[in-house]
Amino acid sequence: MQAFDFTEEKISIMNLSLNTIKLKSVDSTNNYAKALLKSGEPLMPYTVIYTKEQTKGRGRLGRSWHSKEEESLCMSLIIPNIRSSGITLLCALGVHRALRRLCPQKLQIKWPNDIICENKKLCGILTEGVKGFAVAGIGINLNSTDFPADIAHKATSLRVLTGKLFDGEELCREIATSVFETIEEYGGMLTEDAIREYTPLCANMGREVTAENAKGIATGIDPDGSLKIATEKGIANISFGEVIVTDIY
Ligand code: BTX
Repeated sequence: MQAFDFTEEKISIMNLSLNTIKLKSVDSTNNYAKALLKSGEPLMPYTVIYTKEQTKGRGRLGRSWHSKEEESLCMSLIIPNIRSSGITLLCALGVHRALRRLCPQKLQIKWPNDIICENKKLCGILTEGVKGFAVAGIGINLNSTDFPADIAHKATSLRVLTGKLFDGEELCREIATSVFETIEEYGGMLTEDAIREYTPLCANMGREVTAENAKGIATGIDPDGSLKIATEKGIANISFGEVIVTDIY
């Protein structure tokens, strides 16, 4: 692997021993993680890629993700032994658990895995599969007080919400620990208990939503992570693509 400006840190928090690969700058931490997996280099468990600056961040469905040095947290977790497509929802749960400790406002999850507050996006998660692993890329708006014009109406940050400044590296450890712990707790599966934790946090529930081929009221989550929508023709299960929630960006 090309080492940009690279340090490696091994620390133990709770029962987890995180292996953090820290980069000064990279196009995308997800690209870096995927290249690492494809290179076949042996990987420590609980590997996290962290960068100070991300120059070409990616969102879902080919979209881009905005970030700025000192203002954003960009990181990717490498999760082995993927046993369920619900893993992406478990990642959102882990991030939600960590962020809600920092923020007095109510945080919600917009299916499948945006973290939103006051109907604006605080965090986006991009989960991609490589060779039986998942790469969960997490982008959090930390210290931004203004955003590019095209996202200003739909983005918020921890600074805007709390008035405080946040340290990316410190938060990276907390988020990574929380996500890996959540995955361990549920054995990597979206169990009934996991769904019970996720559902009340999900901003889609009980609201009118529009997916590519279905429109109706979001009523629940299936064990495969799909969103159940009650439509005029019956229940539709949406497992990928964009789901628009009326009144949320
Ligand atoms: P998404 O496709 O749900 O969100 C992307 C959309 O959100 C964009 O089209 C834009 O409208 C809006 N947007 C872009 N940047 C921001 C932002 N900073 N805050 C709020 N809204 C924004 C979400 O995709 C998944 C994003 C994952 C980003 C991480 S960062 C580390 C890792 N590396 C990488 O390349 N991606 C992930």
